[in-house]
Amino acid sequence: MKTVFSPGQLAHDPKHEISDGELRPAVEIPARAEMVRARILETELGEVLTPEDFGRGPLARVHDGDYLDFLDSFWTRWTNAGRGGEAFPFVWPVRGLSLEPKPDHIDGLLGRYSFDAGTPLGQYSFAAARASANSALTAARLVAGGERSAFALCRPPGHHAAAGYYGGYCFLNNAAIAGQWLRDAGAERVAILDVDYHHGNGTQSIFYERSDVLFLSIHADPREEYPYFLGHAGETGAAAGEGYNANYPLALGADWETWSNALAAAMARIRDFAPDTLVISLGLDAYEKDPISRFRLASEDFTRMGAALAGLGLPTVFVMEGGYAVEALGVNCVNTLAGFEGG
Ligand code: FKS
Ligand code: ZN
Repeated sequence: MKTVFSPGQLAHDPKHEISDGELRPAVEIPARAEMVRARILETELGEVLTPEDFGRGPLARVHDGDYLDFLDSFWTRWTNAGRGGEAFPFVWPVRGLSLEPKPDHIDGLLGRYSFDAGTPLGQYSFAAARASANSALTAARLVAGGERSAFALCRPPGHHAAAGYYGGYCFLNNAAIAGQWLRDAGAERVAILDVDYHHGNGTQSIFYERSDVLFLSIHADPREEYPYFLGHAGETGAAAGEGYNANYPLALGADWETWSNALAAAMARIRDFAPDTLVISLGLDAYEKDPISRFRLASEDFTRMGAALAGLGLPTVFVMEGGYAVEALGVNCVNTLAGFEGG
């Protein structure tokens, strides 16, 4: 299986994040991608290609123009305000507060275009996020061109980013951008299965009213875990999209037995939908030793996951999301991809 990765993705190099109520060392760091790339080369999974630049077009098919403009102008505005280094929002337009008129001040804009304070935004974040999206797009193009599968080694990740806001370490929704590009390239139906430990709220919200893209997510119950405000079992889609969204929230502590039951249910839904192409939001944080997560998948379970997914017999684009046990990240990632190839 070919991998797509750009060194430009490493330019987003955050030092801190706000989590567990305080300023802590950042966990979504360049070393994550380096670790996965090293394991791919070591196991000779396949070639590692540099992505092509798809420009703004495919990003704007998923994200709002004013949001992309905000990301583009952020650093200039931030430095013009006398700031430097990583930015964190601290005020949001919740409930009765107004999205319009948009603030002029960068502190207002940061809240206007985000949903959490846990995502450091720096000078090179948008450039790295664009490189990450280009990796997803290039992998999608490989699969549209006839490859059985391809792996986009994305980071920054994407599944928490919505059409008009960032959060959860995500700026551009790589899986949604790839899925929409596949639709535009001729796929009639696309399924996106999100196996990250955290619910893919951004992807869900982007496709919630659509019946051409089925979104499914297996994740920690949002009553107990980030992102808290989306990902419940009762969210099944709306309008034309009613019935085309499926959440499988699991209790903290879920092991392979519990997890694989949810996978079987999700796979049955995917078979019924009969998509032309499958996109996997490949989070590796369901791992038992992940420092911020509380599922109990072992390294071998990722091989099983990959093999099970191959059973769908669909052209498949893997898009990396989370996973923070840096030492094991490469092994768990390549286990999934090799499991798919062997399955
Ligand atoms: C730990 C609090 C952590 C933020 C969690 C963000 C998860 C991001 C991710 C992604 F794939 F997007 F990277 N709060 N107590 O793993 O879903
Ligand atoms: Zn995650």
